[in-house]
Amino acid sequence: MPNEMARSKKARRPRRGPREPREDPARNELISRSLESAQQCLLQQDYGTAFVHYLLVLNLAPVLKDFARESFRFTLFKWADELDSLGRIQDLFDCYEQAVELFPTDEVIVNSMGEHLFRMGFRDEAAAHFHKALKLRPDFPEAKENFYRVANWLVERWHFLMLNDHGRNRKYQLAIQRAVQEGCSTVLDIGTGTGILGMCAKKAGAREVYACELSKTMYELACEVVSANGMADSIRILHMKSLEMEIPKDIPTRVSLVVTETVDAGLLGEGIIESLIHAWKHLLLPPPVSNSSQRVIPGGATVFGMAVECQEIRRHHRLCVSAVGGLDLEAVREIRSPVSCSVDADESAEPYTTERLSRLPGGFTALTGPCRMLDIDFNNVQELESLCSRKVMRLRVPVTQEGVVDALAVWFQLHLDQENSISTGPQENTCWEQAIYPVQSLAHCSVKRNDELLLEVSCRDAYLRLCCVAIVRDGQMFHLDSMEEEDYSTVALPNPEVDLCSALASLQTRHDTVSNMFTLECSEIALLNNVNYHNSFRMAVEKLLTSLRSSREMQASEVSSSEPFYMLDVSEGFSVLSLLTARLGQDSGSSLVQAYSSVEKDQHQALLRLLAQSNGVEESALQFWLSHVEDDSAVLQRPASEKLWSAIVLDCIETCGLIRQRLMEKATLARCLLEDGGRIFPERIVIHGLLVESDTLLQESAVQGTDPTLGFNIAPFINQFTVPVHVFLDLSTLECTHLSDPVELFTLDLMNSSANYISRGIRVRVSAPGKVTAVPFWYQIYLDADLTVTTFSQDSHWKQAAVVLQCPLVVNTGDWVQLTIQLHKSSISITIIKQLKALSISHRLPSYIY
Ligand code: 44T
Repeated sequence: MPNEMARSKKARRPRRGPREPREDPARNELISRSLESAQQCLLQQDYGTAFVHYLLVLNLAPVLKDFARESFRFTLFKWADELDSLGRIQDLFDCYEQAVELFPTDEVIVNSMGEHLFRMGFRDEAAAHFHKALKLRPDFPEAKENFYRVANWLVERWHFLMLNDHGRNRKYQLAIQRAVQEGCSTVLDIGTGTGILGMCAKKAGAREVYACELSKTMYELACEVVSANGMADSIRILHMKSLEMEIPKDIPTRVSLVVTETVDAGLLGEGIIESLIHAWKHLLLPPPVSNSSQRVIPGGATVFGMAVECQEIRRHHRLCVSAVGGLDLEAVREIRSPVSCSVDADESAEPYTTERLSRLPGGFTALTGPCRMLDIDFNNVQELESLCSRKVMRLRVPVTQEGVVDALAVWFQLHLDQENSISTGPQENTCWEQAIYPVQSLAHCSVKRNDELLLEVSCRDAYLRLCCVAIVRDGQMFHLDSMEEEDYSTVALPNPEVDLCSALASLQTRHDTVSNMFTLECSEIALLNNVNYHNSFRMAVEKLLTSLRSSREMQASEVSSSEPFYMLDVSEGFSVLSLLTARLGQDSGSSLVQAYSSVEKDQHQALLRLLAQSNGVEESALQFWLSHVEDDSAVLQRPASEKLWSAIVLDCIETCGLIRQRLMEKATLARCLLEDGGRIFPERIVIHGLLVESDTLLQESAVQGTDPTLGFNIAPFINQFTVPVHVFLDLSTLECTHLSDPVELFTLDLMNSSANYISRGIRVRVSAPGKVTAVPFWYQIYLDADLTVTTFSQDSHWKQAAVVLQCPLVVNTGDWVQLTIQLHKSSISITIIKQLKALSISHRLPSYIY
């Protein structure tokens, strides 16, 4: 849409050259009358008309721009909000286009246009606006926050890891050099990213180099990088998916070599099979006669897998507990995560997640040896096509260690050419994660030594599918069938091979009978498995109910004792806290609790209803609060006129480790709706952090070092997308050295927001020598004054976050450093300086609050 607008705008308003201002009384009269009208309309809140008047005034009299800037912005924003709520999106962007034309360097307008684009889903365009606003004013906090929010999506963090992986870069370079030297003179780089492989080909002497890139941001970045390296004229970069490329429209002739690294942790998830089939059919010359040379780098891959037991994976993909916070969960055992590869899985379900096995909290146990699952030759188009034909391969893998199969972990070796290969295995010290295929069987899938696992391997919808279908033990086969109530369904196997196949055939047909299966996000399952969290919450609510009851008794009025306690849970995603409270009310008899949940999804509501029923909670005691309302002020309302809430549960921390946006505004709203003695849960959040040295965090944040990457100048361009806060961190397994004890960084008081600081300074004593590269942080959530839950614990569904410092700080044991922590809206920034020895006297002062 933005492109379309740009075009129509040019057609509508041809530019005129600058003119000498004229002294024209009629014109001056028009300007001053229009200005007056604009102001009048503003007073009457007729923003549309005011906007038109301002446009006229400022186009006629640019000298008034400075004078009218503030009012113009105000009018624009008000009018844009109106247009937005009316759904007049094209008009909205037209207004912004006009505003930007008048004020091309106004960072506030540019940023605000970005926000509208972002809300409409134009992420790339939004990011470009935030980026521009930041360039106009580098310390503009709104634009910074917005840019950081989109930077992760635009340029994913693994780009940094890959560019920092010298081994990988070098091997690709060697393979490309060899192919070019052997005669491949025309090269296509599919999914060029920063342009690195294309530049390698050019440097190696390729005559013509083409590159394509799907993502607009990466395409623009590649163009910048290639120009900066003096290759703008010799590498042609196309912003398109390779599958859309045609000859001669996009490239003049077929090429003699394709180079690509469009592989994800599960090898095929970026669509490499389809891209290469297309390339072989439409973009590549026929296979070379000589056997030793190839047309595709990488030439092939070998996929490995092994079964693992891992508590951390299990608690994210299946229900592991039978009760939480006094609620019996037996009725909902059939909860599974959306990551599924089973026959009955939804086609859109991703079959795997990714993890670095070496960084899993609590570790893992290998139950089988690494086993070769699949060999793929990227230079053989027939083989690639047969892979796609949904052929299912079966494998039997011997169990080497007793345990519970929680997942199959997968990695691969990428054979760049005969001499150079890259492994993404768990033992290697590379940037790669492994693909994790969780076992979705209902029963605990226990295996013993000498059992065999029966696996199915196939390629479906651009994914490698890997499914553990049965266990073979003492000549018998035990299906891992999610439909069976018992642990296994057994089949006698006089002739194992024949029976295996018929048993498998029967498995394939079962999927239509699946019912009553609930899907929750991995983090929602982990939360439901968190016994400690729910028990703490139950205790906090119990305390609150007791205190409210006793204050009602003291008032001793007829009305108040029969009145229910109203409780509202506005957690994002699935939550049983409302039900837990309703159940508590029922247990204690006297005054009932009327609980409201704001869960919106039908499945979530069905799950809560089922749980209510199985826990004997009356249907009327749990209700769904204003389903499908968009804005907070509508969600946070009184339970009924003249009534107020006894408790409101706010969901404060995102799974990624950041404070939820607009938390404090929500808390302020919620406070106004509480009855006397009512509470917000939690009442307070204390942010803790510590100083660390972590090379890993640096590697994931920016291209490191001053040396050019393979001789190319790439770092300064991609590093523009560096963000200072790293999310989804697992601090317990992060390779790092602790340079201080944990300290309290900040307190957010949800019951009294005036007590919150925007900026706070603290002094931290260094406990070990090193280089401070990051300040990881997490939260202590105070449900009330005594009961707390931490987001940094083994059973937490929350991850941690870290502020990564732009300039590491060298410190010694005993040094004091000064941290300045700032909270702007809900985003944290931290600056750090070393305290000079001369000032060390100040360490006697307490930490202070600005
Ligand atoms: N990440 C691995 C996956 N593309 C690498 O737009 C390893 C993840 C990873 N362009 C941690 C560590 C690691 N035509 O920019 C992307 C993408 C583009 C295409 C044109 C096509 N057919 C495609 C397909 C993809 O290629 C670029 C690279 S994809 C590599 C994915 C470090 N977490």
